[in-house]
Amino acid sequence: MFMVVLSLIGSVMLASVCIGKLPEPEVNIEVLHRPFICHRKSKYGDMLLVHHDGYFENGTIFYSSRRNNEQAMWLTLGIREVIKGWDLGLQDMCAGEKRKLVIPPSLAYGKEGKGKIPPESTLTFMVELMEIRNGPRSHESFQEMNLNDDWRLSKFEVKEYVKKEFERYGYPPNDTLQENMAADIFEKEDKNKDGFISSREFTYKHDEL
Ligand SMILES: *[C@@H]1O[C@H](CO)[C@@H](O)[C@H](O)[C@H]1NC(C)=O
Ligand SMILES: *[C@@H]1O[C@H](CO)[C@@H](O)[C@H](O)[C@H]1NC(C)=O
Ligand SMILES: [Ca+2]
Ligand SMILES: [Ca+2]
Repeated sequence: MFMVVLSLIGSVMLASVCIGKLPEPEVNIEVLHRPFICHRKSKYGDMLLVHHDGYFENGTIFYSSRRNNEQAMWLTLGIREVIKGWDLGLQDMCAGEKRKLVIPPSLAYGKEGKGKIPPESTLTFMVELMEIRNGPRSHESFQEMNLNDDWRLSKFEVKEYVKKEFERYGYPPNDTLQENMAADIFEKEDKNKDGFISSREFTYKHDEL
């Protein structure tokens, strides 16, 4: 009897090991150009300025920031402001670097798709990183953001910070976008949902990020 139970447990464990080994979806990263001079590489929490072109699997282009003559886009890396595949694929990148990212649906727009993107689309992006700035996760930023002496950030303080960042980098003010960015930061950082981001919540690096 004991042996039967043991072998049962054994096969259950074996089954879970096999399930655990299913391949994780990955972003395929190809570096197309790496600049000679690289002062720093992008990491989670940094703000990145990027130009990008997006392609469907059949090679049709569905978005091009340059062709549309649009401005490059600022994003904060690692806070799901963009698709997961970007958060993963834009790490350790130098300013001036160009990459080709091939992103499976589960790390892009998944089963639902979005707008022009049909469900279950594998997407290819040509991305050029124009500039890297300290994002709101660094310790200096925390001190800068905390306008009073209470060592926690209120919604007002986060919004003011985002607004200042826009001014500093010469970007046209955009209330909606700034509001969204502040809300995003709050959503991710205020872990205990008490309406404030403590210095601990702020600097702690979450596994999923
Ligand atoms: C390529 O794929 C996209 C998305 O599935 C589709 O909208 C488009 O019509 C396709 N283009 C060609 C030339 O097949
Ligand atoms: C402001 O940002 C929102 C959200 O990203 C965007 O839809 C809108 O076009 C922007 N407005 C201007 C004036 O740039
Ligand atoms: Ca404060
Ligand atoms: Ca909190």
